[in-house]
Amino acid sequence: MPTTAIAHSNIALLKYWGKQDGPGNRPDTPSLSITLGALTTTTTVEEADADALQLDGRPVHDAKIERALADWRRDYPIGPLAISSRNDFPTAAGLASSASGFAALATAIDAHCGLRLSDGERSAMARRGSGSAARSIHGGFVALAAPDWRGEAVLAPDAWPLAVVVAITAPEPKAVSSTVGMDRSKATSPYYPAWGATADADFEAMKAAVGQRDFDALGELAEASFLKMHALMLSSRPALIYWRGASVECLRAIRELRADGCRVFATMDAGPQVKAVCVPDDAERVEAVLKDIPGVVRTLRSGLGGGARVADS
Ligand code: 2P0
Repeated sequence: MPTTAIAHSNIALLKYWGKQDGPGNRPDTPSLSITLGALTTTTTVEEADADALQLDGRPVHDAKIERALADWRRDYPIGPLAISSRNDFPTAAGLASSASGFAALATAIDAHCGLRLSDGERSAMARRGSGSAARSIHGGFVALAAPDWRGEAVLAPDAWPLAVVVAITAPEPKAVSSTVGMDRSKATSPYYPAWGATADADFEAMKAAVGQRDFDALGELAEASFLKMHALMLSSRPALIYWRGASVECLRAIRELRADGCRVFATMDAGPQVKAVCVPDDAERVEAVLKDIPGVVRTLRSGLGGGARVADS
């Protein structure tokens, strides 16, 4: 019998960018994310004679998934598997498809192979595939921090419902993967030491803002975090320039909306999409403005979602 699991993508409001040396795929700095209910990966696993992978219906080889399977098999009894995975959003374009993908895969394998992992162990398993996947094990607001580097639920999705409008400016996969980009920034950006030195204070401040449901403080910290991360990217050699012209126009529009009373702030990841986080009552207005910006191909809207789970049969 095949086993199917579902996981949602997440976006970090406090970013990490850079990994520790050594095994385990641990970030250098803490992060804090929201899980997006409308961006979903559905993954089915089933016994097979040899590993086989289908992404969005097409047979593929994926070095990252093959590496993760080899790594997991050192610790867990996982036989050869046919894996079939579907995203209902563009893959590898800065919408954290690896987060939902590895969270769904770890959850499906845990159930299918009877590993009986705790949430924390499953989060660590997902992290070994992709760092941000550790957070998609949980819903709502999720922290990923030392010493365990396992996703930890900070606030349930219905405790502080926020909305996210994603402005897609380029749906194709990015030219430089996060893994490669992070290593490059750590090795070459002169700002990397300052990034590390300020991370813990930023993390504590953001956890406090979430605890107090302080939207203005959350937005201020989130915008500072993504801009600081893009400063690392821009100062890497060769530079990592993920933005498009339309990305900058979206950021400008979000500032104007805020000046006009909208409760909204921006964040971006390793891609050209702009994510506007807002209170649900302002989502329609934010989406109407962003979708009319030249270069915005389409918009997506999401509320906060739950953690990774096995699908009902
Ligand atoms: C984050 N990102 O905190 C940061 C901000 C993107 C920008 O973690 O190398 O695909 O697979 O562990 O999880 C995206 O990187 O990286 C990421 P790998 P991942 O969400």
